[in-house]
Amino acid sequence: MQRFITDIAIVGAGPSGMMLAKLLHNAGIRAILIERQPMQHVLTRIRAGVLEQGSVNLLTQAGVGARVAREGQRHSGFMLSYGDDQLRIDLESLVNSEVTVYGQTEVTKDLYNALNADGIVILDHASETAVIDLDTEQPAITGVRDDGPFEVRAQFVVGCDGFRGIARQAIPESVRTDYERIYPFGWLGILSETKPANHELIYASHPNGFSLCSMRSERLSRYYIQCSLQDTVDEWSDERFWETLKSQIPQDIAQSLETGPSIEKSIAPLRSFVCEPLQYQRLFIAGDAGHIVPPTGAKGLNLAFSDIHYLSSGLISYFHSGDETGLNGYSDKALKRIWKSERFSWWMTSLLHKFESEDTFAEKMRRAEFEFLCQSRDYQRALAENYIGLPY
Ligand code: RFL
Ligand code: PHB
Repeated sequence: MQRFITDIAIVGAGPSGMMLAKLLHNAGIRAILIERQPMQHVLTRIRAGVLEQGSVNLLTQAGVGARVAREGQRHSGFMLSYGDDQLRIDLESLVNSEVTVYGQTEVTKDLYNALNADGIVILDHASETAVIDLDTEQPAITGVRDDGPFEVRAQFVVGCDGFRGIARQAIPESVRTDYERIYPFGWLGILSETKPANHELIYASHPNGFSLCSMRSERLSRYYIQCSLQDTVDEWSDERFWETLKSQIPQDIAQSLETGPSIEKSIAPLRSFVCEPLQYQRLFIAGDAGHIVPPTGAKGLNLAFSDIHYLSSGLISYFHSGDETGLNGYSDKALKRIWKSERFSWWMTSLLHKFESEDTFAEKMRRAEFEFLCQSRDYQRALAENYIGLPY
């Protein structure tokens, strides 16, 4: 058995876990990460694309903000469409702010390179991970790697292991409440080496379903269309994907859309989920391990980073001055922001998608809401304020 002793043991080396380890390391606090997948897999997973300014600031504060500052695309607005009717949400004039389009893969790479340079240990490709001894002063994470079993003992354990991780399950059901909504559809996403449909994102609502036109760079586009939960990737040829997308986005955009072979194609179900509380004894939960939002509001990664901001400052105060206030208040403070992002993501999802079971009245309500949004700057401002990210 390989034994490690550190200050903080972190389960999961996605963006939450790596950001936490980096911020702690900068403050002189030791951390070891335990990751189920080989890091190569983590580094190539295609996910989020939009960063709030708070997330860019956190990358900068962690000392890994150089590339996002150089290569991230600053967007001062985005488009909402309803059939052929279009409304531009002008983030700059509404709330005097912007968002940055920069792929989660790039965020992950930047963090991973920094962790490597700092010599922070990641025990990747670990199976049979478990959180043990939570009711003692020295909890631990155990697991098995190719070279045999290991144990990482620490003062605190942090679960950054995503929605399907094990950390949250270590909070007994008697103290934990899970809140969940599963939506009756998913998103089919593709990546293609084509020119983006528009210089800004387009969130397109259509009687047949929702579509999103996003991007990663001048020659790399990311598109999503609403799909059935029963659908499989094999049923969606590139031709079928492009045809459906073109029929659901405004016609002027569809006519000039550059199509091409997909280089990645995947289906993600949509879910809202919150676990309360985010702490149990010496275990803290952050990021997707504690909450999930549907991707419509581009909030998941950003919310993971605001959790890490609160948690890292609590841990740093504790280790530097013995002050437990930040740690004790972590769960309540993080949950306040989480619930507001949950509300916004649920609202964007409800406004833009087609719900199979809905009656004609619900469809009329969505249309009226879009029309009200078109005429009310105040309503647009509320949308913009949430989209750029609430303060923390
Ligand atoms: P992750 O990224 O899921 O990382 C968790 C890590 O834990 C590992 N793990 C374990 N390790 C050890 N032992 C175990 N038992 C383990 N179980 C799991 C996993 O292998 C993994 O490496 O969670 P984290 O770090 O909290 O980060 C959260 C974000 O990844 C997520 O919120 C976003 O990707 C959500 N999201 C978006 N967020 C945004 O802010 N803006 C967006 O534009 C955006 N678009 C999206 C998205 C998510 C999507 N999908 C695929 C769900 C678009 C999509 C399609
Ligand atoms: C993406 O580019 O992957 C993306 C952008 C905005 C969203 C969700 C995903 O709301």
